Amino acid sequence: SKKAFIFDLDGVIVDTAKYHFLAWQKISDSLGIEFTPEHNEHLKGVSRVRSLDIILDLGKINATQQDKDQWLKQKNEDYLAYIDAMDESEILSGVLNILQFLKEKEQPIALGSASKNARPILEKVKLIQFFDAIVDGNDVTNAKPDPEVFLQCARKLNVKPEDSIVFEDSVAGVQAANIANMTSVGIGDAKILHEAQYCFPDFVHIDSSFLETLMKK
Ligand code: B16
Ligand code: MG
Repeated sequence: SKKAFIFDLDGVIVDTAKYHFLAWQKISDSLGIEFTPEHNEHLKGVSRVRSLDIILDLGKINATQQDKDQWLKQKNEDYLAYIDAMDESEILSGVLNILQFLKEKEQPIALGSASKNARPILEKVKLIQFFDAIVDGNDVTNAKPDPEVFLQCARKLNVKPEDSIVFEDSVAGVQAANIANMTSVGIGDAKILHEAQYCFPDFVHIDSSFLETLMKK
């Protein structure tokens, strides 16, 4: 039977976290806030607006909405300059094989991301044609761990949540998949993603027999 295969973007398909980091670092430097790669870990899967609030909290800075809007605009412009330089070489290992396999098996595929820049990124790395549905930061009101983004994906693909499989690298994303009553597959450290039903360090470790088992469930 047909299952919905839903992919997160950042940390699953491409590593855009490094570009988010560089763009946020420029803002935090200009404000005299120390912002480390460790801090950046906590911004994964978190919306742009919420990310800025977390950074301002780090520096104990109270800002006006006008200032915040300016920094958000600046951050996104810098981030987009990095995105503009992306190409297919940035697709994470094993991702292309999995997408090709699922296409051959005629399984519906969706993207479920918090990013408002998901479409241009998928175009840059030339993967957009694999996706039957895209739900991103422009479509949802409630951030992960709220299941809204993944439920919208399943609805668009006309597949029941319990017949949907989510690939996620963030704790909040795994929780969102579980709350949605979907099969959660963590991509990353199994200790961090212990709430996921399955976990793999990357897509290279996912073989076709595992995917076929999911399809038969
Ligand atoms: P944007 P995902 C998330 O993508 C990132 O993990 C997170 O760090 C970022 O703040 C968020 O997208 C919003 O991105 O500024 O492009 O709208 O992991 O949900 O694919
Ligand atoms: Mg992610």
